[in-house]
Amino acid sequence: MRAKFITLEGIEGSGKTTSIKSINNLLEQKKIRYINTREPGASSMGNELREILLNPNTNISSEVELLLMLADRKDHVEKTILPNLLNDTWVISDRFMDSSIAYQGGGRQLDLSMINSLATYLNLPTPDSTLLFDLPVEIALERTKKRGKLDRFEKEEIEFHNRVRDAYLELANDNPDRIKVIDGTQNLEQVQAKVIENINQLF
Ligand code: Z5A
Repeated sequence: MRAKFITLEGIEGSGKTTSIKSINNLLEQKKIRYINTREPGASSMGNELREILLNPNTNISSEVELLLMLADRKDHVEKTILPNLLNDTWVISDRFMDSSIAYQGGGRQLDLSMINSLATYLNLPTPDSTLLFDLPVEIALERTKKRGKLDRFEKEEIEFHNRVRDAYLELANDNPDRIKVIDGTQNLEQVQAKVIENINQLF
């Protein structure tokens, strides 16, 4: 079987990162080689971009924010995603292109056709499967607040996060075969069971 490219998406605090462990366990049981990666910040250059992008003191326009996200992504695809897929290794990425559509398109309200044109120009791979963790913004932000210091995105007003959530749901509606919505309000066991059910469908 060809190695799969799986992405995890959702508003912050939706439970994406927590779910990676369940996917890893399943792949290990099946003796499948995989890597975990993330955006922004998969490479050393990506980490520098991540510092800039998440720092609450960074003052950049929405367009610059989008271009930095895309620069990080192109480098991620070239150095990590494609080489691993070609080497028969599954790639599990915490965020990918849908994040730019949801955050820079939905949240920042940049023109979606411009974002899609840039993505087409960059010739990015399409994930085999995307799990979208969905829950009301208030619940998700309550979870992230417990971590203490808020980053540049977490500091945005609630309307921003609601626009991000709506953009994600629209993406899921437009791509029902690829994007599977997981109800993030469920308890951890229920969420993990849904994650496993969805990943099992790839076999
Ligand atoms: N961004 C962008 O704007 N454009 C782009 O193109 C890309 C990214 C690629 C990256 O932040 C930021 O960059 C992100 C969007 C923007 N915005 N923010 N902030 P990040 O990588 O630092 O953070 P994140 O991706 O948003 O992840 P997160 O905040 O760590 O959230 P999460 O991974 O979805 O959730 P979690 O860490 O798994 O869970 C959060 C907490 O909830 C944790 O304490 C868990 O124990 C708890 N949890 C999880 N599931 C449950 C359930 N089911 N019940 C109860 N509690 C739970």
